[in-house]
Amino acid sequence: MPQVTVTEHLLLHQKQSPSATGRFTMLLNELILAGKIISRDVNKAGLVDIVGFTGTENIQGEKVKKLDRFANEVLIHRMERAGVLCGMASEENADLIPIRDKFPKGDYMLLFDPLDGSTNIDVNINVGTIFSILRNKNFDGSGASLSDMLRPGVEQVAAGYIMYGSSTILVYTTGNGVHGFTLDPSVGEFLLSHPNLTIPEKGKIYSVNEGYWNYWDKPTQEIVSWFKDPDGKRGAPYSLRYIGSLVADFHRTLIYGGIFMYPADNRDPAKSKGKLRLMYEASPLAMLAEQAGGMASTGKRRILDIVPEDLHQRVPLFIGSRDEVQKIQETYSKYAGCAV
Ligand code: FDP
Repeated sequence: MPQVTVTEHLLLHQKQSPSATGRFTMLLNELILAGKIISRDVNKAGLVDIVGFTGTENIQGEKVKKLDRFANEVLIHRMERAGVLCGMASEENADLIPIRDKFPKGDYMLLFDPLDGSTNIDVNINVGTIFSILRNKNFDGSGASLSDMLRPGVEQVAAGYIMYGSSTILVYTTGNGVHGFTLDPSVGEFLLSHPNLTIPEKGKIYSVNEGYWNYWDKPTQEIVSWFKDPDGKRGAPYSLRYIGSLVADFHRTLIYGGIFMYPADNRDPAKSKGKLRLMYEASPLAMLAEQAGGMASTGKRRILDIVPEDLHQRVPLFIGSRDEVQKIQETYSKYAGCAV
């Protein structure tokens, strides 16, 4: 079978769009190169001094891992030079990252979580880079402002992730289906391995950090009890799988179906909207989920419709197969108006 590289795939799709200029392909190519560099270093973790913490905290108040910082630096360095961006934002940086004047600019904006799931790096569990691409409608040749960037997920022109694990996988969408590519290390190319990925309409797996049960609201507790009920509609409980690395948990959900949840909880005020970030995690994965035939919701509303108020906003996330996400929404609507 002839093997299609990600570059060929991009060019093919570019040809199908008469207004395409090739600038988007340049952007993705640069992102892919950054992903290959990160992949190379993730694979060396344990051999070189790159595991462990840097001794600093990020904007989210979390301890920064050395590989986190490395991945962030690689992405900023490479993507600034892509010549097609007017601004970037990273989960690791407090503010918008401008493109310096010495580099050419374009109207695309890139948001990313450089190394999601990084608390798992030291124990060899999959981690990944999640990205979201927007277009600046007000682009005038200079930069992007915060208000240019605070756009709802429905306006993303592309989204995806690169997962570093037993193999390195790139999964992306430009609004025309979801496609997966596996890095062949012998030739250094991502080859099409999962064309037109679709999420099964219903699944058999639920995925959540159940240790937080006592912090959840009633609808979340009710739905999780429903998944565990041996006498429920399915006549058997769902299976529980939780890796604790969002990219890996989402990737499994995309392939096998079911649901991944990170609900709001009342542990502390910072988690009252959940832990995951709207712009770096929930929105890009929601675009992928919907493009694959699934759904993504806060329990009360569609993730892609949320207009962000700040770059690091958090949001409860229920994502996966239609059947399970709908079930969650039904449960939440039953409690609408009640203090839960
Ligand atoms: P991590 O803290 O390891 O970076 O958003 C970050 C994230 O991982 C997700 O990848 C993961 O799904 C979640 O946090 C795990 O959080 P809990 O430890 O609270 O379950």
